[in-house]
Amino acid sequence: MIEVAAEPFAYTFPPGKTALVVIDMQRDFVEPGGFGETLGNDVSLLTAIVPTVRALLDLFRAQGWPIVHTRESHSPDLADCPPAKRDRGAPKLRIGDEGPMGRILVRGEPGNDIIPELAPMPGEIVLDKPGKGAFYATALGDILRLKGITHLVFAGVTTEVCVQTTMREANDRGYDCLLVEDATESYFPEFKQAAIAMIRAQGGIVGWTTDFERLAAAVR
Ligand code: C5J
Repeated sequence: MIEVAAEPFAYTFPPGKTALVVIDMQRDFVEPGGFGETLGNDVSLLTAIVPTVRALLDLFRAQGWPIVHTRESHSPDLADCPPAKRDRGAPKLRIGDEGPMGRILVRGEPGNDIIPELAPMPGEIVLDKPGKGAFYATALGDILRLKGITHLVFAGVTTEVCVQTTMREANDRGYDCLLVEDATESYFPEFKQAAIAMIRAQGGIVGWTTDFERLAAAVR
């Protein structure tokens, strides 16, 4: 077991049974002209974590540990997009509309891909998910079970939406979850801090949090 200094107390994980899950580091969320910006967000806030997410990927790659990349995406006919999700609010462009990087949040479009700096390597799992949580309507549970995974380390965007939702889903399924604080970001800094506080409150009710350096120090 490897022990990492973390909050609310040390996180221990078995190296062979631990996967990194990088949530939705897609052009649609990180670059101008994508889904995130159509909702009125300042996407430049998210780019700050890219080097840390890359370092985390490199750490797991160097150990040969499993990596899952997720993409929030819908099929071109939008059959997996609830009307409530598409119709809500007053975005500049809605899911499925044509934007500068192709159709917003649609699978296979340039904007829906993971940013080039964090591109998946051969052998890493790329999971398309229609919801905020990565377990909903995907094979993630089966994939992790077949690999014997019991512990999950999380990075990606946005902290309080897809990252936290997936951590909660994973926690309910019995996984011990660790969030790397400087490898996750939100369009709303106060929401990021609130999500971190919620995750580790009450003795780690959803999981643990740490930072990249403490995780790397424990692994090296
Ligand atoms: C959002 C996500 N924020 N990946 N998606 O709509 O967090």
